[in-house]
Amino acid sequence: MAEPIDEYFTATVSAMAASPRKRADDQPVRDDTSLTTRVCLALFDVALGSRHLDLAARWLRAQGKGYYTIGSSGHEGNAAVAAALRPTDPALLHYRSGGFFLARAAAVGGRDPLRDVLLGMVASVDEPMAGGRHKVFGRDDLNIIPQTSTIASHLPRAVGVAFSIARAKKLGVACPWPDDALAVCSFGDASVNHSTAVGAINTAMHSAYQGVPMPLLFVCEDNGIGISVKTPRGWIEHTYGNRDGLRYLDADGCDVAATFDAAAEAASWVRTHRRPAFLHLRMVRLMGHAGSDYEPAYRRPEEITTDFDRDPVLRTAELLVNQGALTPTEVVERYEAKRANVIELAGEVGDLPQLDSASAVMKPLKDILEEAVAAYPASLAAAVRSGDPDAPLTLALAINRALHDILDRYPEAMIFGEDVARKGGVYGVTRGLLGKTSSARVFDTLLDEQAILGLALGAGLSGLLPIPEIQYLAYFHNAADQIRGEGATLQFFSDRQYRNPMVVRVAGYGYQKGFGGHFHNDDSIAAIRDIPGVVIASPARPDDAAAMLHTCAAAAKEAGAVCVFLEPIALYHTRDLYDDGDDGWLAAYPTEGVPIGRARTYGEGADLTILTFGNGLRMSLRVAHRLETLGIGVRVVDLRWLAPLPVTDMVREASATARVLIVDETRATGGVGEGVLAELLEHGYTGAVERVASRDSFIPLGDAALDVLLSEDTIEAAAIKLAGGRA
Ligand SMILES: Cc1ncc(C[n+]2csc(CCOP(=O)(O)OP(=O)(O)O)c2C)c(N)n1
Ligand SMILES: [Mg+2]
Repeated sequence: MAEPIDEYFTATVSAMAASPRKRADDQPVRDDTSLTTRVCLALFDVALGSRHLDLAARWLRAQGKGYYTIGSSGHEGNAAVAAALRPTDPALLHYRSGGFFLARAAAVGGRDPLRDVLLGMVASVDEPMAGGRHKVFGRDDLNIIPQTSTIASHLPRAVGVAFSIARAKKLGVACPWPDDALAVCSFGDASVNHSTAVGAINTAMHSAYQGVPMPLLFVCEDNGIGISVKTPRGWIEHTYGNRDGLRYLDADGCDVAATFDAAAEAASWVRTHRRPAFLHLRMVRLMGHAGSDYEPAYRRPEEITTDFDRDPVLRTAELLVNQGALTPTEVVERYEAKRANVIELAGEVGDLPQLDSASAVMKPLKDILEEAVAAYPASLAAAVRSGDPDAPLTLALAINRALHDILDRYPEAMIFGEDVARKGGVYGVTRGLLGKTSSARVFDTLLDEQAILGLALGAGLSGLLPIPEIQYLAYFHNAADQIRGEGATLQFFSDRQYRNPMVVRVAGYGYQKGFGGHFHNDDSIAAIRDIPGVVIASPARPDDAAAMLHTCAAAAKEAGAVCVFLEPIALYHTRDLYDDGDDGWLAAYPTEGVPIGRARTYGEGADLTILTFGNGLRMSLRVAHRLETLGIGVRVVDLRWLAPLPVTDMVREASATARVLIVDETRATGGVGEGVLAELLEHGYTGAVERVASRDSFIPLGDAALDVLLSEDTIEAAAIKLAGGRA
């Protein structure tokens, strides 16, 4: 079915009168603009390409060959934003910024971007960014970082990229963006209300307010609607038009010349002042939200058709005709020539191969983990030692020392989060790090977990090695999408061309005696455990913690891995294991590295194998100690890595006794134990198995916490029952 906007364009242009004037190509295309006719013609060509891609998307869909029909129609003016920037300015784009993508590609040359966008629509393996995994605007040599479908989730990352331009230079770290680059991110008018966007804009302003360089251009592509919900008239201007610390510029985004001028002014201001600006472009949305969207269900017919006259492709054509740069006939010829070009390409790509197996789909994930496993430092003897190598350390001190060493080992490493710098962390884990290095590498952030993780996402992309801290596990959930949707997916959706290495330290788990209630004793990691490709370290002992932190840093650095490092708060300052004063939970700094996916076994008991981690390790060792006096021989296995699980070690140690007790301090439902049980059974373990876990509850305040958290008594009773007549 012909699109009304398609027919309207041809009919309207055909009815125009040719102008007797003829502007020189290098003259402004209109008296009130700095946009030259030459550039305007180039932008018109880009706009035609973008429009015909949208039409081709529907054509492909109608034939059952295309999978993506969200288009850029009505937003083609964003091509002028690209023209006002430099191709070396990192860009994180709205899904309607097709004009921007094509304009930058045209400026840089190389691959045919029209074909590439079509390859994305048909999920072809030949698509150069995602390789058939998604339809994205992204290309490495264009410095366009691919986005996800989650609106606004790229904005915290954009803040991180903008922040990192100057920070990388300050640290002498090679950065993919030039010193005078600015970062640009675009988004819709509904998206700007998302807390992720609001938080990112706030973070940018908060940074700039303190004089931290923040060369970030926010571009709001305001078409007045989000799917079917109208943005209140004037809302964007009302909200962002007058914010101290955020330069506001606006333009009619349907007028390519006005858009170019405003974008050029905004870019020049951001580049010079290294402060954030907000460019508000008023646009229209043509052809609905997506191919599947039936617009008349929520918009009156005249509302839809009124926008036809604001169509930026039509308006650009009109401008070029009025100035004598093209005749109406030439416009229509170009329009039809572009259609023919795009449809021909679309016809070519429709039957190209798609990903055809799970292994093909998952290759980036497999490669990340393989490289991550290979990356650990086998010996830590050469690590720069920041203290007496033989001194017994608590868990907190061991992590602290490892962080010192990692700062020495990796000049690109940065440690940041709430309270990590001056205070040295709520539990003192990062104490003294600031004094050892500069505030450029160890710093306090504002109180916003999305911003902390977004900073890490952008910093990792920019050559830095971010080690953000989330103060409590409960508050990871507050910002989980920055890892689940953004961090963990980047290598997958860019076929590993973009990486955001990081080690996210998260203080968590229960058993803080007499302190905190649920939000300081959260025992659920279900929201992390199922994320493909993410490495989860869960150390319990001081020596393991230090070695595993080194491993995570290496995995992040070498494989670009996203590593989550779970620190059991209750063990931070624990000294004893069996008896008061035995110092059994202290350990010297490790000399050997710990590979990802390798467990550690304590004892050789032949009657029972306990598989556990975190606080469960200490509780299990204590239980095992008591069972020994009853004549029950127990071996206790610390899993250490919760993703990937140490399956080989688990099965071997389980089979050695054929009686397995899984000791899991996380919740029974969705807890780690479920995965351990499944892996054992799927990998050939045939013996007896029992599982004890914490209850499916939130953690109450005070001693009542012990009623729902897994206890030593429960472990002991289950162990004795399972070991049966051995006692
Ligand atoms: C976090 C999130 N919630 C919901 C959606 C579903 N969704 C996709 S686009 C969209 C509307 C966005 O409107 P706007 O920001 O104005 O952009 P436009 O499509 O108008 O250019 C919604 C709700 C999403 N992608 N992400
Ligand atoms: Mg909108």
